[in-house]
Amino acid sequence: MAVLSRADTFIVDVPTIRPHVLAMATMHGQSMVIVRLTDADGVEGLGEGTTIGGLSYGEESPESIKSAIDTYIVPVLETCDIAQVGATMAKVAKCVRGNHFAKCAVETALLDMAGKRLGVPVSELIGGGRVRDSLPVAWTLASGDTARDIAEGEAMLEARRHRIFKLKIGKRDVRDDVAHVGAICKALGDRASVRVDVNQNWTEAQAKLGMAMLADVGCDLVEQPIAGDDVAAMARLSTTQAVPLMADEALHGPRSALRIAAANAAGVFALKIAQSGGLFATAEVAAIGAAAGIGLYGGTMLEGSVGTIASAHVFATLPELAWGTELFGPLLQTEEILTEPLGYADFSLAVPTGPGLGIALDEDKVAFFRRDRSAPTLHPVNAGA
Ligand code: MUC
Ligand code: MG
Repeated sequence: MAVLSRADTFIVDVPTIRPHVLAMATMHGQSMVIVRLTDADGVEGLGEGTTIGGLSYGEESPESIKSAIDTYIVPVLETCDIAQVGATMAKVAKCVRGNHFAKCAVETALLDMAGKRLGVPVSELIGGGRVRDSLPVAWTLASGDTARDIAEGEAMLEARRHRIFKLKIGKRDVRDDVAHVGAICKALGDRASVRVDVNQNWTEAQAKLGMAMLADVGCDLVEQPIAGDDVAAMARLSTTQAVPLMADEALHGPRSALRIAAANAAGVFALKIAQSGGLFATAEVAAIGAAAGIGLYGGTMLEGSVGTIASAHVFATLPELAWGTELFGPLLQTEEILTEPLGYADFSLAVPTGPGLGIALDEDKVAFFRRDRSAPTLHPVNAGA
């Protein structure tokens, strides 16, 4: 039996190393909701709820994630044996609809605590347990400038940090975007896999034209070219275009995964812990994809270190991960808020082997980046505990 004794949720705002240009927003920093839960024995668990560009990507913002946790989820946790993560999250699901990012952050913290209590990494608590210790990691070239993107790609190859590149397109005219992608494919040649993410910004007609042209210039994968809720149009594109279509914004957990698989609406799934509603739900999405012959890719919401490592623990349980991962979020930020930096080397990220998530926050950095540093928010009931 484990009882919650303290819940601390706070937003940290960390600048990015360069502007990150996406179809719907340009990021200059990342705002992450960090959840720190402590039980009566002093065992601590960390979780993260992070989105992209405020409310421009999804239906939850950093502020709404924090408020959902503080106001509605923590009171449920106070009534549970939080050592039982599945049962606790089932009770949370009965009391709180939607709010996948907030639930994911809390489930991550509970799993971190459970792993620490049991002395095993979180990856051993998901599905059939861990099957790999490192994950291939893509980088997103999204400076908004072709020459700068090529130079950045070359530097990543040279440093042996990344050889999979995702380009963010969908903002410009389709032909201009394809010219940009073609120039990068030509420059990097067979030393790299080049993929694109349109973040839903094309119409079906634009996607038909764009996907055909992208196949010709050597692009390997097209992520969410059109609106994620237009499953019928995704199916038309996926079944007629040569370049595989990856579902991202269309995926909101197991039910949506089943609908997309049944409709033949994607050749690849971008697995995301927050969008899926947690680590357990992500494993279910992966199982549905794998059973349907859909390729798997470990996606990111550009989380910082906590969310990235939580994702890594889930992806480490997947025997089939044909498209690798894009768990580079912490590298896009000027600082990591951990005592030990994550292990990026040889085109991969090492999955920690210690109990729980296997990471620890650097308290000085947290204090520096914390948005509420002058007025920390502890859950009212437990403030001062
Ligand atoms: C997305 O839509 O996939 C992932 C990498 C990146 O640069 O943005 C994200 C979000
Ligand atoms: Mg995407």
